[in-house]
This record gives sequence, structure tokens and C-alpha cells, in this order.
Amino acid sequence: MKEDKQMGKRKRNCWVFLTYWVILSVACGLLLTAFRIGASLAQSAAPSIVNGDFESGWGEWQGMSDDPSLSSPRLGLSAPEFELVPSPIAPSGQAAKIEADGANYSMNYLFHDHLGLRPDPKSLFFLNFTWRFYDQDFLTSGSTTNQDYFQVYFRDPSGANCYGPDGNLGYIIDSGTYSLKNIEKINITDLVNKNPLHLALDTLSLEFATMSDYSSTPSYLVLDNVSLTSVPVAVPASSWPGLICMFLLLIFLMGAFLIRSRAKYDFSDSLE
Ligand SMILES: [Ca+2]
Ligand SMILES: [Ca+2]
Repeated sequence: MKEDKQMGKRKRNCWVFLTYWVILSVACGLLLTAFRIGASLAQSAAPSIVNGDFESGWGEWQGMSDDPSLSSPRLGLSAPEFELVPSPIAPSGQAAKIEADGANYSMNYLFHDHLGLRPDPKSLFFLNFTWRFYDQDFLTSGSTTNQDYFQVYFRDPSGANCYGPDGNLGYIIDSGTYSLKNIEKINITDLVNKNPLHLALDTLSLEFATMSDYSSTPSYLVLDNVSLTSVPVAVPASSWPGLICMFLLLIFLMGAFLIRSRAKYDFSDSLE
């Protein structure tokens, strides 16, 4: 009888142990799932560029040219300096071609409003795009000065102020500051989160401009794969689920220790 009673206690302890383990596993899984859902919701609120790959034509993009041959208004993409071309840049498809210094010595501006930028101290923000610049002045003369060039910046509604990635007056890319890497991933977190400018983020445009040296030798900027992205700051996003799992594991080990101690106590009782 004593052996049956002892066996019954062991079985009961075993079931309690297994139940405890299953409950903790399910709780841990639910918590991790909740964190993943939270992260995905945060990503869904990310800023966006519509049609940044130009696969839907010009879409939300707008243009402006100072081509004097154009009748007023000059705002629009009807100027011959804007063209959709087969992209030389992976993953191919279409790309935007913006000419500088064409037959009419023009400078041209391709821009996108409504960027959806919102301050979020828990996120890092990036501007991404790929480009090729066909600098005909350099190819023709070999000179590295007084050439056509291009600029990238955020512009306020007045059109007078350009801003760089830190939110200060300046440019993201300016003449003489670009290399031939052709792929950009530029951290603009300071512009979005740390600068008083963030109060006017809704009104900013992202602008790509080709500038003329008035030599009548044209150059071309080919642009593709423009996007704004945000990613959660790494430390809080990755450490909290880990800490919670470690806490649950600690509770689990304490529970296992207590159950084992109780089993020993019951076994000792049975010997008396
Ligand atoms: Ca494309
Ligand atoms: Ca030129």
C-alpha cells in the first residue's frame, strides 16, 4: 500500500511538473508573439515614398524645370528633360532620367511631397536610393571643375531652404560630395527626431535636382529604388523579450526545485 501511495505521489508530482512546464512555454510563446506583433505594427507606421521604383510611371512624383522654352506654368513633368527609361540599376524595370544643361541650358527638379515622416524616438530613419550620373562635361573635357552636377535634399514649402540629414541647412548630396558607389542608405534620424524641424516634417519634400554649368553639353541623372524606411532601435527591441524569457526560466527552475524538494519530503514521510 505504501509503495502504491508513494508511486501515486510521484505520478502526481510528474503531472504537476509537466503542466507547469506547458503553461510557462505557452506564456513565453504568447509574449514573444505579442512583441513581434508590436514590432510589425510599428513598422506599418513607417514613412513611405509612393512609386519609388517608378514602375507605375511618375505616380506621386512632380517636376519643375527652368527650361525657358516652356510656357507657364513650368511645374510638371512635361518638359523634355524628364523621361522614364529602362533602368540600368537592379532590380531593373523603369527608372527616372533627369537631364541637366540640355538644349536650353535647363536645371531640373524632381520631387515628392507627403513623405509621411513622424518623429519616433524608438526608431532609426533612412533614405535609400540608387543612381547613375552620366557626366558629359567630364567625359568631354576631362575637367573636374565647372561641370553639371546633382543635389539631393529636403526642401521646405517656401522653396528657399534646403536641409541635410541632420535637419540643418544643407544637402544630403551636393556637388563634389558624391562618390561612384551609386547605392545610398543615408541615416536621417536626426532630421526626423532631434531637430526642431520635425515640427514641420509634414511640409517637407524630398528633391533630386540636376544643375547646369551652361556649357550646352548635357548630363543625366538616372534614379531608381527611392524609399524611406524606419527600423526599431535595436537594444530595447531585442533585450526585453530576452529578459522576460530569462525571468520565466528562473521561475520555472525555482518551481522545479520546489517540486523536487516536496517529492523528497513525501518520500521521506513514506519511510517513517
Ligand atoms: Ca525601377
Ligand atoms: Ca554641361
